[in-house]
Amino acid sequence: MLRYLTAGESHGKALVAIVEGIPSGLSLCEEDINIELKRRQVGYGRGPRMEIERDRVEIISGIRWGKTLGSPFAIRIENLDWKNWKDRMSIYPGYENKDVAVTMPRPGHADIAGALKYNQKDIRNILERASARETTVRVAVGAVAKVILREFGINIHSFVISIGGIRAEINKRKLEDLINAAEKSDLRCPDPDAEKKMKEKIHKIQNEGDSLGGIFEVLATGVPVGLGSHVHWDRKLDGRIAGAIMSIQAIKGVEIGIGFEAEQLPGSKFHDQIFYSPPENGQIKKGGFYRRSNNAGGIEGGISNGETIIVKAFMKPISTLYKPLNSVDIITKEKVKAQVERSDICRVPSAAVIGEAALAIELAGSMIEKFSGDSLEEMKRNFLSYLEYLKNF
Ligand code: EPS
Repeated sequence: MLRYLTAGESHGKALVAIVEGIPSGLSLCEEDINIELKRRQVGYGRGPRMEIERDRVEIISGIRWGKTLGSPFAIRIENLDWKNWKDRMSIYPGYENKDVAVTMPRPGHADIAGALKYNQKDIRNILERASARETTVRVAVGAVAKVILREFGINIHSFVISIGGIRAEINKRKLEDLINAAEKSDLRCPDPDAEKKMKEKIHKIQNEGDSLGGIFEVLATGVPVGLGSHVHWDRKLDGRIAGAIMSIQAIKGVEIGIGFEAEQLPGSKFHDQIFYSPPENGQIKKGGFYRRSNNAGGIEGGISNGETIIVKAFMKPISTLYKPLNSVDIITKEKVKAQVERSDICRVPSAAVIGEAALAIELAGSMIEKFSGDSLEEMKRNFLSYLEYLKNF
């Protein structure tokens, strides 16, 4: 079982995570994590905060001489902006200041529901933790999950499909081509024409004091058949993945495979017909059975079927608007305009990288469950014997 907790406020001293259940014997270094942190930070449409932060991880425990120990893995990422917030975010009493309290909730944010739930008269006590800054440390955990997955030939990728209603042309293009193009794009968009229009739209919407959302896709290649299970609701792989992706800040919809696009298709066109060829040429992870389409997105009955896992997610537009919407002051109860906090205009590209982390964590957890590894060696032994079994099925 792979589990983790994160802690940290957006403008607090640091973000931390403890990850439990990483097998021993895994080669891991801070750079494996820093690469992913950097990917999360880039993206046209981010706010000025990203000019302050240079996210880098410090590994505190769970590793010795470059290899994991199987013990809890603790990490820390400093918030460089904290130096500007020391008083407002002090952990000590004596700094209370009604003049800096946030009292005008933003529609769409956790502000009002959180203030009511936790009995807070300063919305900062909610927004600091609701902030997507928390995803920094989730991406760090995801980076570790990716290292585990790569040991078994599983790779995770993502790209942006649409921003503000502008769609990238991705049909009939090879996956490798889409991935390479996305990695070079400021918006993680594999279609340069769409990217140009998206940038123009982000720029326009920024001038109007508004914000934009969009859709991204996350994929996992090389996943073996048999992760997750059909036997219980909480063991279904698609349920776990959807939950993890939905828990990312501002995500409002998740689809597996072709998803809602298939609403008009009859079963005969929707389902992926089954073929067989002797298990060579990469078929070994599916025992020689394969499909020529992948509308199911690599999961059937809550179990991976050996095809690429495909997840799409919709991110709503950022809820902090520079031209704010109507709201009500939580103290005076008067009609006001919502709080304007420094924020991003569009962060769909960074959400795609966070989506990769969420998918990686769920898949690494499922691999650890299936191949029950206290050590990487044990996991690999079990994995190889499973492949042998699939070959002879
Ligand atoms: C966020 C608001 C902005 C974003 C932040 C998420 O931060 P600030 O209030 O400091 O300008 O930049 O995202 C990050 C800091 C990050 O690392 O992703 C919010 O309110 O959710």
